[in-house]
Amino acid sequence: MPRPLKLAAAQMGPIHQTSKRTDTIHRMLTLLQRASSLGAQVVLFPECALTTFFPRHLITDASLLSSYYEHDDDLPNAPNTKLLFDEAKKLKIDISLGYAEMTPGGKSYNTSLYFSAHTGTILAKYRKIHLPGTSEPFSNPEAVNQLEKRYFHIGDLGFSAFRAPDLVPGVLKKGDVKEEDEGRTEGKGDPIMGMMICNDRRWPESWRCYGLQGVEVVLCGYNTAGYAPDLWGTRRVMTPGEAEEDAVFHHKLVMQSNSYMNSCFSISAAKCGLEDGKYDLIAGSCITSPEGHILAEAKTRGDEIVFAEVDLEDCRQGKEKTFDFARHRRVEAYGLITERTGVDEGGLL
Ligand code: CDT
Repeated sequence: MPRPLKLAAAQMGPIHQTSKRTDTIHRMLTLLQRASSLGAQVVLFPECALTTFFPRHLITDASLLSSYYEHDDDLPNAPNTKLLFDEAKKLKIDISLGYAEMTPGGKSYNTSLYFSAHTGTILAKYRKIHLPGTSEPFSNPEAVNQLEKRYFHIGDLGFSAFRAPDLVPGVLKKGDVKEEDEGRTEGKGDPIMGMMICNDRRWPESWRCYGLQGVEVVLCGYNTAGYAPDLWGTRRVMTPGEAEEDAVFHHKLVMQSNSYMNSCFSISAAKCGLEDGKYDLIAGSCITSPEGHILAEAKTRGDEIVFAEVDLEDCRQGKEKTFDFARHRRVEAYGLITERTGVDEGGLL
């Protein structure tokens, strides 16, 4: 049965340390309205969409650091963000966005939420698990730092897929399952979504956790440096232009290959361009298919809507054939994946 869905990535150009929150929210409203004019039902904003990507800076001023986090758990009603959620409700568009979260208990996370416009509630939350970079800045004063391990705790919510209601008409609901349907409801219900954040996309484990829950759309916002040799290594010397091309290549490589290997669509949304006057972030927001193809991609390095109309039924081919996990996975051979974290070469000959 066809299950059509209109997806969009809301790519955002730079947000500077000096940018005003209200201006950023207004840019997001403009993007939502553009997405609405295309008929989008789900719009994904980037990682840390409300501020500059502050983990690149060593921030010693406590009140400045505190200003980068959302302290109110109820974002749809918080003064900083209410306008965005009201607009999403008005336009009947589900939104997902990344933000720096400070819990009432004082724990900080790099978080993403999914807001259902139809129910008017936050359906799901994800806290970034793979925090890249270092806790301390590099000794090279020119290095681009990635101090996420300093500013965030490791996410504690796992990779929990969820269904988004009221997007696809005519889907099978729990109450409608007949005896003859029993055990054959896969691919017939509301869309199954999963969120990950930036660096998580480079780890097949993140995708497989969602794949095993039947995920149909993976949502991934990101802030990826275009030139950061201290982070990536310097074995191959590259110009900033070559490095940025390589970073976009790796971004698309992981989105396409993991979408294919888990038979799901994916949306990725960048924050991009030159932030804070000198830090380059890649663009390359895209929507990929379960066969690993790019269906739509950003053409600019600024605010832009990337849109695709998809049919979730296209996930079935991979899920039922090449990647039918129940028939083909061999968990008895995969023990090392959860038993061991780092590499052990097992000694020399
Ligand atoms: N924001 C974020 O997670 N950025 C990382 C940089 C890691 S350096 C390879 C990313 O994976 O894009």
